[in-house]
Amino acid sequence: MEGTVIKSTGSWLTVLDSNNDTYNCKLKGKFRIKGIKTTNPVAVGDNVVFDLEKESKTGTIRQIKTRQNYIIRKATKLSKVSHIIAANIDQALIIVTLAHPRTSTGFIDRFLVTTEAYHIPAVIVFNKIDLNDEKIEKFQHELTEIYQSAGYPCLSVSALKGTNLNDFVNALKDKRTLVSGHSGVGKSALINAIQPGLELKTKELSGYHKVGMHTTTFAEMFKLSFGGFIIDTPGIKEFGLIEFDRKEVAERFPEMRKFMHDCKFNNCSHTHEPECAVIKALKMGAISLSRYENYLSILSDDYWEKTENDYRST
Ligand SMILES: Nc1nc2c(ncn2[C@@H]2O[C@H](COP(=O)(O)OP(=O)(O)OP(=O)(O)O)[C@@H](O)[C@H]2O)c(=O)[nH]1
Ligand SMILES: [Mg+2]
Ligand SMILES: [Zn+2]
Repeated sequence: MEGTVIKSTGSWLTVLDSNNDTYNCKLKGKFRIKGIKTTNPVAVGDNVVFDLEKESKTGTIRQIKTRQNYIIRKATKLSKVSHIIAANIDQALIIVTLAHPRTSTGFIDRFLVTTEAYHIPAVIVFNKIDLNDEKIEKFQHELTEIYQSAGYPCLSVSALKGTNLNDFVNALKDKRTLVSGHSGVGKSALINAIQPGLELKTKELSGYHKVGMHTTTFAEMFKLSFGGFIIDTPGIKEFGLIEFDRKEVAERFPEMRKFMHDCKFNNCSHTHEPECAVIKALKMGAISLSRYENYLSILSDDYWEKTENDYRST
């Protein structure tokens, strides 16, 4: 039998087959991705082959089909172990709130660097716009200009008031979408707002200020009645980057990618070198200061040093 993992809660996985039937499955044997350590060998979105036990709805997974892609993150910047958030996705949505809680551009840019590394299209969704005052409204406008000109579509919605939910539906239609972002930004609330009947748990207003409380505790995929699938995930605090070459960081910024081939030195780090086309574009306003600063911050992560040493020692 074959199906897609729609839920993973430790040792049991829920698998959906093409007839819309679900099965509880366990893993048999060892599954590994070459070269990386992961906390979960099988993730939501994985296509699997499983054997069904006689006259029951439980089975054993014996094969994971080749992943078209996956999105992975580390628990923290320095953590050695990665977590596969989801596999085989068409796009990733990052839900951002500028009022409560405040999402930093550093978090957004780390997320986008990861989706770029996997060539997964990303969309930025500003939620809770009903809470925006004039100052936040202006800030959201600035960010929208920055990210749209870098090539990322931006939506502006309110799950609570139902504002612009049509845009949200249009972005999801017929695609398999991963929804990510900090805890409390309204990921589950947004999914509830566009797909009645799911009744996903959302944070009670009374428990709103409790620190470290995640309402959604595991990733789960849902079928959308208007076409497509959506994956709700637990909120994350920071987005630890996966490993790739430090020299590739600039390439993960589409607006820097456009200029970097005109730098005088082909190993230019775009930090101090003379005749750097990226710094020139920054000065001309073609690259935003906030994106450039986050580029520098990613470059200065201790983690790269560690990775490079690791490579050397193996
Ligand atoms: N004012 C306002 N509140 C909202 C909006 N969307 C969601 N909320 C509230 O924000 C809180 C958090 O929403 P959730 O959907 O639980 O957030 P989440 O991102 O799923 O959080 P985790 O599951 O912990 O990652 C709830 O109290 C929602 O009612 C919105 O558009 N405006
Ligand atoms: Mg949630
Ligand atoms: Zn340069």
